[in-house]
Amino acid sequence: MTTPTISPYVKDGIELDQIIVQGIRMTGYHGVYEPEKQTGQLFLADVVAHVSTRGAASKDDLARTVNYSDIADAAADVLGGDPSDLLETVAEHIARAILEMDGVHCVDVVVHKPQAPLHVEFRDVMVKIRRDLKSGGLWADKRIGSSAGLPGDPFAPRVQSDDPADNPPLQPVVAYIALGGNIGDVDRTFREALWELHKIPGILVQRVSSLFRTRPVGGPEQDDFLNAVIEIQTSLAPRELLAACQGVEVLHGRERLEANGPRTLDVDILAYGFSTIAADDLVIPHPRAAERAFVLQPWATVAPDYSIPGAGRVADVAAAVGAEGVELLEANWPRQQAAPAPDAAEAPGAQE
Ligand code: PH2
Ligand code: MG
Ligand code: MG
Repeated sequence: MTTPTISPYVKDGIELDQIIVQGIRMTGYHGVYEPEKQTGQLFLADVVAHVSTRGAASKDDLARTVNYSDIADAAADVLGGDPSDLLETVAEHIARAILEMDGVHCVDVVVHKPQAPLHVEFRDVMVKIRRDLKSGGLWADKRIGSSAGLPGDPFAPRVQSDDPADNPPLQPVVAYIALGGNIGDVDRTFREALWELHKIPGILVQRVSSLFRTRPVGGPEQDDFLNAVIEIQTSLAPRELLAACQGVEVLHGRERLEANGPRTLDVDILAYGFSTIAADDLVIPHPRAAERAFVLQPWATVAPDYSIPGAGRVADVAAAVGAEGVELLEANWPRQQAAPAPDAAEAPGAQE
């Protein structure tokens, strides 16, 4: 049983590593013909998960990679699971299961059916597919706290909603996200949040601003904040992106007790392409972004030329608002470690 060669998968100019499990075998009941569904036959799968293994290797830590045993189990579950007519469907289901695993950017799946009922002698029949987080409509399918929900048929195209905040873009859009916080090890929280956002299919973190220490604006007397801004590419609908941001806040124990109060992590959508949205739960661009030095100064380090709808170039607005109360902490963040973050323990409003 030979496996076709697997070409490398390149993400952001870097060739990813591959975790390969070959010859996963199960009796399955897939096929167009009734006897195939009754008797079953041998199916095999080869799976290549394209991931970065450097972090796991440097810490020798299984939790930072994909367990090949989980890959094998997921593929075996599909091979031996609910019958599909087509090998294409079997391969698609395996690809989906693997892509849902943390850290997997792309997957190659080969499904073999060496006992397929053909009229001639043959060695093997296979279907080979590659799916990455962007292709095949898969890259927006796994969503944190999705308000839109998945359609019953996972491959069905999504229906356009009347509310633009619920419609995914036709092409991935560039969006800007603000990070803020002043409770706990905020630098570390931000690093984790970057990775948590990046892992969400439908979000690619592309660029990260410098890290700033900022005096609190509004709210009670409280510790200084750390603030940063990130540039992402997303195929999520605006409201899905909001749910994803809030999901990451929840992961870090965010509580909404008091407006503008202290928080472990605040993740706000600043801008979404050049769209403007004014819904009860979501206003884009962020209504106070163009007034806040703690947003504009980091933003100007990542996207000085981006033009905020209704406000103008980030660098121009940043210069006009000034930098009072905002101090550059780490120009090369997150490559360098920041100084110890401020410590303290409240606030309502979805985007606050
Ligand atoms: N966020 C707020 C209110 N005040 N002040 C600073 N310095 N940084 C913030 O991120 C911040 C704030 C509401 O989200
Ligand atoms: Mg917020
Ligand atoms: Mg906020």
